[in-house]
Amino acid sequence: MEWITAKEYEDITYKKCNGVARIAFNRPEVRNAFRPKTTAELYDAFYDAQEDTSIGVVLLSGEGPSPKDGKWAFCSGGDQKARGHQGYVGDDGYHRLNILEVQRLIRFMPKVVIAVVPGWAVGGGHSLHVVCDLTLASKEHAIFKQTDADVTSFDGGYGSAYLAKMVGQKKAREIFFLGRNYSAQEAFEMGMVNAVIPHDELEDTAYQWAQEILQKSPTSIKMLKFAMNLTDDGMVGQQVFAGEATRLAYMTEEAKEGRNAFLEKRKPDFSKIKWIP
Ligand code: 1HA
Repeated sequence: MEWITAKEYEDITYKKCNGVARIAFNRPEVRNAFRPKTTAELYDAFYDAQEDTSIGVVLLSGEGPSPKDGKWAFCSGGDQKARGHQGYVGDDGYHRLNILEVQRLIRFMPKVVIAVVPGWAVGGGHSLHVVCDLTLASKEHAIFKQTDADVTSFDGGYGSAYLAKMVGQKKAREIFFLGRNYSAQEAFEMGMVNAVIPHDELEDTAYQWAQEILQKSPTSIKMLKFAMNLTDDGMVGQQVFAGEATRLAYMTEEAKEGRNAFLEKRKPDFSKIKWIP
């Protein structure tokens, strides 16, 4: 496989190869913590992947290991050095919590997003793996940990409530209330990791999973993702799913007649359309 850099950024890397996009945190010296610049770059890259019709799967990972101590990280959440009194402070001086916008893009994009976890997944980094469609974790180095309650933060959306749907209420409360370390195998047994992969094979395996998904029907994959989201996403989930149902309806002869009749300033003739049970 030959990854080609799609765009140069400061805090992340962004590459593409054969229908797969790979976005990775690139601040290994701080365990891939995110600051506002990081989240703005993430949003930009995810949006590009969403709009690129050749891309069907996005891998989200962390570059590494750390040049300081050789340890691996997926992401350690918000950069506590960039944290002000209302959020995380960017170069413009504004306080932001815009990782939540990145979460929503991952959640609502009509493509599969796989968290590829080579090391620490902590705090807001843990929440990001939760919101991804699938998670693959390094057998030797992945560690899952929720530190929100250590630093007076709380992801009260997907990071916690959706996690509870995934691993059960008791386990989710344990993860947040005690903030312990969990290995890839423990996370797998809880149901928040799809597969535990030897570290050296993690990237290749993620690429293979992506290629398998790319053999499937794009419409099926998109509708299945949105259907599985729907029950947890309320009216927005309904809107996203129903929007795609509208697109499918637009493709029918019936829809063409409705549109043409309007443009031709005549009454639509739906008489040839069957009321199929
Ligand atoms: O919950 C939210 C949000 C909720 C709602 C809306 C928006 C949200 C946005 C963000 C978040 C959060 O992410 S809150 C949680 C923030 N993250 C943390 O509390 C994790 C902090 N880090 C750690 O607990 C540990 O560093 C670690 C378990 C990830 C790794 O431990 P380890 O292997 O012992 O490494 P350590 O020595 O601690 O860290 C290596 C270097 O990375 C240190 O820097 P150095 O002393 O070498 O200069 C360390 O300070 C730095 N580092 C690690 N994590 C962060 C960090 N620097 C800034 N921010 C970090 N998150």
